[in-house]
Amino acid sequence: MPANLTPDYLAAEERYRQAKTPAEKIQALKEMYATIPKHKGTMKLQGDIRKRIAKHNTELQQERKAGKRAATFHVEKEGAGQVVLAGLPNVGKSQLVSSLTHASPEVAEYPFTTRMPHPAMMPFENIQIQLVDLPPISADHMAFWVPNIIRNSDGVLLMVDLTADPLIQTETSLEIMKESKLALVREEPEVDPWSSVAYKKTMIVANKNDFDDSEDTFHILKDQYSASFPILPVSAKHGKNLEKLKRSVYDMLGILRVHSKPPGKEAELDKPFILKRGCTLLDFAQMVHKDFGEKLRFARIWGSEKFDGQRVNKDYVLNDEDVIELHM
Ligand SMILES: Nc1nc2c(ncn2[C@@H]2O[C@H](COP(=O)(O)OP(=O)(O)O)[C@@H](O)[C@H]2O)c(=O)[nH]1
Ligand SMILES: [Mg+2]
Repeated sequence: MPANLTPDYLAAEERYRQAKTPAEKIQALKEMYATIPKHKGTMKLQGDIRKRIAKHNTELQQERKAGKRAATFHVEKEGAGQVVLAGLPNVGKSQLVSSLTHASPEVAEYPFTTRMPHPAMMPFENIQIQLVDLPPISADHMAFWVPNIIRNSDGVLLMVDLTADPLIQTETSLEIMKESKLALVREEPEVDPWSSVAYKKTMIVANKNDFDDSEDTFHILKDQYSASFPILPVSAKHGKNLEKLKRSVYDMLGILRVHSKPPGKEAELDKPFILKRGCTLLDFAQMVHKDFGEKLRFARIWGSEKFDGQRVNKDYVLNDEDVIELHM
């Protein structure tokens, strides 16, 4: 141990020993370095302290990188589609998720209660659709990962509150999204893949339609925005129009359900295949089994638009809830 180490140095060294995080360790080492008597006898010790500072700095960098990764959320898609809830604080996003699913996100009278994305499954007839409750969109304190989650979703419910001015809320929300290069639209247009703007299919949900004058407020919103978006008034809290909303969310996804029926047996109606609208019998056969596309000769269909057991070919365009018996 080199001579002449000051009490300040020894105190800093003790803090270093007690330090738990790289940041605390670096701080203590810097104090040790500052208070060490600078002479030939302490040269080796000075070098050693510098080395330790460098080492803890590397640790600190790695910790920061990992922290950033952890704070960037990605919501794994589940079910027939993923729809996110976007809106200003307190419009009732969490209340709606809680009313439509079995999840219980925190609902509160104060803003910014929801800080992380909360996925939850909404049952709709014989399928499940994923809803993602998001922190509020806001000009000054929106979490940086919120636009990204919206960008990756299959659709957006833009929520506004009918007890406040819904025009300002809609305009503000659309403006903030635009700044994040997100264009909320009724129908997604064909865009070139290099476009920096992402178009997202959106529907406006006008919440808190349970007050006396909320009907008038709703009409003001409708007059202004019904040309641009589908709009549905609901009360998340009192369950008004929620069945209609579920159907609209399903329609928004542009999907359909098809049931496979083995010849001579009953179809299993609770496990439909999910395809995009416009898909054909051939698409369905390939989905059931990769060889079926080539082997398929025809199919028999049970569904709303056909008489039972009608024979159809590969180019038949599927309908929602068709029951299909493939013949090879
Ligand atoms: N009257 C009424 N209040 C609601 C409705 N939905 C939500 N709220 C209330 O609005 C406040 C904010 O709701 P919350 O779901 O936390 O909003 P979020 O910030 O958008 O997630 C809470 O006090 C809710 O009880 C509704 O349909 N009607
Ligand atoms: Mg919330």
